[in-house]
Amino acid sequence: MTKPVQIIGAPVDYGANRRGVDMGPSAIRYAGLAEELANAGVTAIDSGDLTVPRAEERDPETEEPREGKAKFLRETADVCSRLADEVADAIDDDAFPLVLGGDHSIAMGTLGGAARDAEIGAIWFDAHSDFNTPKTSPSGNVHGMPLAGALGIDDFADTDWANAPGLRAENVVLVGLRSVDDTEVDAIRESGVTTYTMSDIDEHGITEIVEKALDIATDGVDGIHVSFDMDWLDPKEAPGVGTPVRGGVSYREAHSALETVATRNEADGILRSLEFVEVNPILDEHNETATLATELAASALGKRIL
Ligand code: B3U
Ligand code: MN
Ligand code: MN
Repeated sequence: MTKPVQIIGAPVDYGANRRGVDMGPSAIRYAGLAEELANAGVTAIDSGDLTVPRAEERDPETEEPREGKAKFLRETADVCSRLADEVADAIDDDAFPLVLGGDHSIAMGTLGGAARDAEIGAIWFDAHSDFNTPKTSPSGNVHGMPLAGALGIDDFADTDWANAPGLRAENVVLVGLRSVDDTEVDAIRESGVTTYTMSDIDEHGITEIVEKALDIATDGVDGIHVSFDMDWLDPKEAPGVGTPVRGGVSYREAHSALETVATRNEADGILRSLEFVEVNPILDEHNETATLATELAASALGKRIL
């Protein structure tokens, strides 16, 4: 990464079913993010964390006139609006935003900022498809909704904080899916996004799938966002996540995926923003999931062994 990287922490757990993911940014910094990036030859500026009121101070029931269920939707809207501004400002300053979650609901802020005045694609590394809406969500947890939100599906169409019109569905690729709710299937099919499941990775290998994802995401856009949910990895590698799903990618596959992204970015400078989400230090073992996030960030930003 030739640009200076601007680290932005979003200590949010409004959208998750398990508490504790708000401590993710601290855990990732404590695990040595600055040093990892420095060793990778990346210049990083840490702009600290967004101010996020504690969930205990708030009422989870939204007052928004929406059908269905979405806990802490007002609070999520507020944080995402502010995060979008920070991300957009970083890009305006010719820095590269690296956002640390927090639960995955924050992606609506990151994408909103990255897609401001730009047409973008996105690669979504995640066990889940995050395509629910307040109407369809079985849980009411907004971390299961950010892709639907950013693509303006259903009720999200009229929001200015979630819907990112510059994000083009035909340039969105979900990689490594293994947990999709029945309620998400129709919306995924109708949206025009591309999906690769874990079976596709089994069959074709991680490099081929990520190369294909990059071809699709980068086609005709100004840049791409990479959203990395730590539950994409197998829970053996990343135990510190709120919604682990067996059968995820290995340690090496995760690095390889992001090395492939870095190599493409070195060639065409297409990477516009990056985020790591869903690190839950309370559920982690000796901060290993946070440590893994620091290593993966270095891989995505161009770390080379030789
Ligand atoms: N699809 C489920 C579960 C889930 C989505 N994202 C996470 N979990 N991390 C839901 O609640 O929408
Ligand atoms: Mn997710
Ligand atoms: Mn997930």
